[in-house]
Amino acid sequence: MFSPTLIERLKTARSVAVLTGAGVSAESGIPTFRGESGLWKKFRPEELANFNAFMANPELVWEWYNWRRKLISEVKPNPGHFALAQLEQLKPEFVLITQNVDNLHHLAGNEKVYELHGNIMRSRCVDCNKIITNLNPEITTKIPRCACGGLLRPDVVWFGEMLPAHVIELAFQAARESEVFLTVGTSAQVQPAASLPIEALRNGAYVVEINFEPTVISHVVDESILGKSGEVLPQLINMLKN
Ligand code: BV8
Ligand code: ZN
Repeated sequence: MFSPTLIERLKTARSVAVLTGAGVSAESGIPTFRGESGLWKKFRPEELANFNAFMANPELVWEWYNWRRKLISEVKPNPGHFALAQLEQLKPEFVLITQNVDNLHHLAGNEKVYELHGNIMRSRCVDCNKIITNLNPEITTKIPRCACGGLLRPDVVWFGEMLPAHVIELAFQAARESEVFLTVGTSAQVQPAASLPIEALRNGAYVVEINFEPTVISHVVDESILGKSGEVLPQLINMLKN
């Protein structure tokens, strides 16, 4: 499954960067976005994951995010998450860049995590930008409000919204400086995240895709390994340790 080049490059690399998407959390029971039972099959992103839709109907958007919060609060990290936490321990310069808002990389033990699209368990005031982390879904009124009276929104990045500038800058820097770059469980269709593997490739990293099915970047990366991240990543780490 793993080429001698990958093993050699990963064994000798000091700096490793990993980009993850919804696929890495699929084996934990969280639906992906574009897969067969993907979220976008049932819900329309333009209706739920953008600011104007929120201001037009905050109750509907909160209903959806509370449904996802409840689902996420009931699942655990899977062996794919834990393998990436081990990889962080093995590599002096390791960065995990995620599009996921589910907090599972943190729960699995990763520390150096760049959350490109925010975190669903946090809330932010649209007026004073105050961040609230412990908004209890049980007592939450249909439309939670900040102490300043402002509307609270999930602290995630919606379509058409800029990503947090310092996080995206750090992510592109990590991609440029990586000797090995892994892109795991992402269809690589959402920008600017999908440009990170290309940035790494342009700067000489050995770029490897681990995904359940081919993606739009499978033909440009150095190696594309088709499989479930919860099975492939633990094998890769075992290979590294031997
Ligand atoms: C922005 C948070 C500047 C919210 C998310 C036209 C061209 C290019 C770009 C654009 C364009 N029009 C608009 C844009 C910009 C837009 C964009 O890229 N749109 C796409 C759809 C064309 N980007 C933005 O709006 C970004 N902001 O650009 O600001 C700007 C400002 C104004 C105007 C223009 C530009 C903000 C993007 C962030 C949006 N927020 N999430 C929430 O979660 O509720 S995006 C969300 O969807 C996720 O975070 C993730 O990023 C994306 C889903 O992608 P994946 O994670 O890859 O999931 P997917 O289901 O697609 O794929 C899963 C893969 O896993 C599959 O391939 C499957 O085979 C595989 N898999 C499944 N199971 C497993 C597995 N693999 C391994 N193991 C398994 N077990
Ligand atoms: Zn406020």
